[in-house]
Amino acid sequence: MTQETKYETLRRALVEIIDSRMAPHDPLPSERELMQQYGVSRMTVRQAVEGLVRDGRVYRIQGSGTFVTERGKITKSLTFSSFTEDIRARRMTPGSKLLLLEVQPAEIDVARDLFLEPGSPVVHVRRLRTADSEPMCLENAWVPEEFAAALARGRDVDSLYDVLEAAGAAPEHADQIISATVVNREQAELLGVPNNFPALRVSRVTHDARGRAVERAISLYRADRYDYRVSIARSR
Ligand code: 16G
Repeated sequence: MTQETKYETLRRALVEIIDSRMAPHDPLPSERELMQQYGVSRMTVRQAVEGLVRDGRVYRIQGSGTFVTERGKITKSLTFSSFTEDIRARRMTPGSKLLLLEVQPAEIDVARDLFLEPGSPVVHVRRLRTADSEPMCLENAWVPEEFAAALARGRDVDSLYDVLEAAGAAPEHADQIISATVVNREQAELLGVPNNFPALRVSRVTHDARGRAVERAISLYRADRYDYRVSIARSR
C-alpha cells in the first residue's frame, strides 16, 4: 500500500471539515492557521487548497480569501488537451520545432506556479508548433528539473505531455488565463506573420493527478489560425 502524502492527508482533512462543519461561503482557515494546525509547509497548504479549488469545493476571491462553494454549483471548465491533440482533432498533422531546451534558474512567477523556490533549476522548452507544416503557435514551457533527462531523450520534444506522461506525471488539470496581444518582431518572424499581428496568449499552469504542478506555459497562437471553445453552464 502506498503511503499517503502530506498533501493528500491535508486535502482529505479539509474535505472532511468542509462536509461536517462548514456552510456554503464560510471562509477556510488562513494558510498560516492550516500550517500550524497540521504541521505542514506553506507549499503543502497551497497545493491542497489548489486541489480543492480545482474540484470546485472552494472558490477564491482575490484579496479576500478562500470560501466554501455552494453545493450543486456547476464548475465551468475548458476542455483539457495538448497541442498535438488539438491539431489532430482538426484533422491536421501536428509538428514541433525545438528552439530551446535548457535548464535555467526559475524566475519568481515560474517558481511560484511550480511550487518551487525562486532560482531553483527548471527546464525551459521553447517550441514553434505547426499544423500541416504551417506555423501556428509559439510555446514557452517551464517544467521541474526532474524531467530534464526524459525531455532530452525525447528528441525534438514532439509532445511534451507524452514525455510527462511516460515519466509518471500525466497532465490532468490546468488553470488558464487567455488574453489578446500582438506579436513582436522576433515572434512575427517565427510565426510567419507581419510585425504586430494579433495573437491569442494563453498562460497555463498544469497539474498532474497528485496535484503536482508539472508545467507553466505561455502559448502564443496566431489569431487567424486558432480559436478557443468554451463550454459554460449557468450556475444557480
Ligand atoms: C498546449 C498547452 C501547452 C502544452 C502543450 C503540450 C494550451 C494553451 N497550452 O499547447 O501548455 O505545453 O499543449 O502539447 O493549451 P504537446 O503534448 O503536443 O507538446
